[in-house]
Amino acid sequence: MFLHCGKFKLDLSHPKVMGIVNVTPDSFSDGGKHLASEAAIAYARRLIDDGADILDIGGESTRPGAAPVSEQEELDRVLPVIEGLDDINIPISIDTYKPEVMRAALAAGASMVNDVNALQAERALEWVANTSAAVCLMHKQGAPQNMQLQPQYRQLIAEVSSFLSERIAAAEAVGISGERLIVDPGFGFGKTLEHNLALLKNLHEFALLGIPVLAGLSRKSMLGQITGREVDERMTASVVAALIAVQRGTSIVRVHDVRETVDMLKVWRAIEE
Ligand code: 7PJ
Repeated sequence: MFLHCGKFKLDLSHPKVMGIVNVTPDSFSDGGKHLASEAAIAYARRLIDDGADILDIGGESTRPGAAPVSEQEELDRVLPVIEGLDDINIPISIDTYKPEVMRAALAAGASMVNDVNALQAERALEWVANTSAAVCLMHKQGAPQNMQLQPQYRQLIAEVSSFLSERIAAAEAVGISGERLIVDPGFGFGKTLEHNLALLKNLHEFALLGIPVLAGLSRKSMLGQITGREVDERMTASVVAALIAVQRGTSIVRVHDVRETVDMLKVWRAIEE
């Protein structure tokens, strides 16, 4: 299976690693915007050296409880980073749900949209359809400000699956072909620990949609709940979670710890393929 993203064609016959680059003031130097983008560019280059296959660049935190950022602020954060990486030869994904940010990022050189809102914003579908970018369609319940309050499902797997299937149909209806699509059950987005564990255990069910699956488990609170560890001590748990995901047919793992995840995949592939 190949993923078409702009000028790139990613071979998904082996699982790929998406490295997370958060361009938020708290994640990088607080010595001004220019220093923050320089630091983010250097960090992104390190992830490429570590073996990242895709970079996911985001300017607004979508973590539970996070405050929204204005469109202009998000653009000011991500565009200099995308422009500063114009020489790299792996796809850049823009992590945003705002259509204007998608459009500007794709024009600046990104070739994938990672949208936790699955292109439900007005104009998002049409604007992406007019490009050759790939899109990750993610499931969530509620908005980041309130989604962890009391998530409820009658039939978790069926509900997430039918939402993703509806978004695939919506994307295909405006001309975004299946080769440009990825689906993601959205770990931690309106899910309790029990929901997250059921999703992970049954991740292979989403492969039945016929679209490559992406899983984002890295350092998430579900891993903190299981291990009792703080966010910066969840690397081992994250690598193991990524292994469980690829064992269940996931094509792309979205991670902070690229180097360690790449090592894990080498060991897995040595016996699995
Ligand atoms: C995800 C994401 C995820 C996709 C975030 C965090 C929260 N995008 N963006 N999937 N998570 N596609 O990394 O802890 O799971 S932000």
